[in-house]
Amino acid sequence: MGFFDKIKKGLGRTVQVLQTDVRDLFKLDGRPVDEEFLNDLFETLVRTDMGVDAARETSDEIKKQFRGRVVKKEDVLEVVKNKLKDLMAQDAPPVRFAQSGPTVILFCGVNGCGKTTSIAKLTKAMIDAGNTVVLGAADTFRAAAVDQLKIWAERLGAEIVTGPPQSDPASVAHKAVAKAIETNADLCVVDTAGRLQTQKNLMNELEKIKRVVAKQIPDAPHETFLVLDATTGQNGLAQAKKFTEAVACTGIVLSKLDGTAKGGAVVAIRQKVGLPVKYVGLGESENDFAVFDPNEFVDAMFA
Ligand SMILES: Nc1nc2c(ncn2[C@@H]2O[C@H](COP(=O)(O)OP(=O)(O)OP(=O)(O)O)[C@@H](O)[C@H]2O)c(=O)[nH]1
Ligand SMILES: [Mg+2]
Repeated sequence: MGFFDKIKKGLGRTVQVLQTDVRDLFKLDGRPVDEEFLNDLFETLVRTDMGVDAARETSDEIKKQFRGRVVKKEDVLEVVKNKLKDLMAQDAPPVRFAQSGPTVILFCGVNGCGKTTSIAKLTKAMIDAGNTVVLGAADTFRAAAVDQLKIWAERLGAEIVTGPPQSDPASVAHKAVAKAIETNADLCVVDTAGRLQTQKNLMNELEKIKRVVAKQIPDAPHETFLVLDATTGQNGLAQAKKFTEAVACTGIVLSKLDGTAKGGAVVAIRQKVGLPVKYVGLGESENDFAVFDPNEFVDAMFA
């Protein structure tokens, strides 16, 4: 399945709701772009969870271009799509690879947001592209967390480095990066325990991991990915902002887009959090994953 089809399938619930709303919007033939139309359009956009600001800017754009005219659905949607693409535009590769030596990627986020599963998906994509991957099981909090990553490592053909239960996550990360250097691996991906942005000691723990690996490889971690659960909607937004204030993240992996009718939340995230969205999770299997491309995303939403 190509990216477009994957996204479209994953976004199924969002696409469905949006299609019904858009159909209703144009139910009446020859409907002019008046205040009522603009309000209806605004509400349709808000229902995707893109946020009031983005919905307002988009309906303002329609007003500017079409006010008082009788319009075709295709013309309106074209302008809506272009506006959303503008609002989401970002300029960052999915992964900033190391100049030389292993690329280190640290994953963090709140409990259950999809870190470990996203790591498995990224690992799969990287191995498929011909890379070797060392996983660091730095979630030493729960024994089950290590087992979960071990199973993935075995299934995907990645190395894994673990530590004793309750041991210092930074020391596991250190061991994993050392292993990646020693074996000439292309990537070292470090899993961490779920935590809340308000748990200061746990946020400091992430800082410590970053400091430790930076001593092993200058510029490491090359990426610090914050995993956000798309089904948490506007709540997730506030969380993401606080999280990245506490520990600087370089990008977002948006998981569980398949479980929400509010896929428009990506627009709000792009606008409000100020981090690029690197990948999206579209299901529970290792293949339900895609590099995020704003243009294709918007096209899939309105397809
Ligand atoms: N539908 C769907 N489910 C997902 C996706 N990503 C993760 N999940 C599910 O969400 C649940 C939690 O995923 P994990 O990857 O274990 O989350 P985590 O952040 O590592 O959790 P902790 O380590 O406990 O903090 C699992 O049941 C996953 O299968 C996704 O993109 N779509
Ligand atoms: Mg986990």
